[in-house]
Amino acid sequence: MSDPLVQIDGEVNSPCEMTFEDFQQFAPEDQIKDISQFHPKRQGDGITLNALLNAVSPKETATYLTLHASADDFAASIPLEAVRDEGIVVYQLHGEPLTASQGGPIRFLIRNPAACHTDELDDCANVKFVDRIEFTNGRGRDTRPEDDEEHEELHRNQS
Ligand SMILES: Nc1nc2c(c(=O)[nH]1)N[C@H]1C(S)=C(S)[C@@H](COP(=O)(O)O)O[C@H]1N2
Ligand SMILES: [Mo]
Repeated sequence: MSDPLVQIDGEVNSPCEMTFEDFQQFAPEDQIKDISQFHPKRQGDGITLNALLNAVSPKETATYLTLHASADDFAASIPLEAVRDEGIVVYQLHGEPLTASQGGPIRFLIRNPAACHTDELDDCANVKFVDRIEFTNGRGRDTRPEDDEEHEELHRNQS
């Protein structure tokens, strides 16, 4: 059994840690092959957020999905109802786990995000290096930049 890629906790009935094999074992209809169909510049395969929700069973009190990346201490917290049918949890490229430079261990992806820095469900919420998915009651930790200046600085540091 390989090491867990991601910890899932908070307001859920079945908190757990998921390994690469756990993701691969989701049913074929839960698998999204080739995310470049949604984002031409991004690659890999994932599972639907809905499939993950079925596996962990969020409690009624879970209203936000909070994605944590400890690698660079980044987090985004997005309303669960709005993202439920839009989210993809990307876990592999060419049958292998994602490396850090590919955004691994897990990369979150919204199918049709608003342009960077325009909405709760914007490109900035496509968190890379996700190692914890927390379900929260109300907004959780969110380090997305709040103004244009902060935002430009983050992007400068990234490229
Ligand atoms: N872990 C982590 N994820 C992140 C960020 C970050 O700084 N750290 N930046 C976000 C922002 S502001 C944007 S616009 C997108 C950029 O994705 P790209 O690097 O694939 O262009 O990633 C998002 N995910
Ligand atoms: Mo962004």
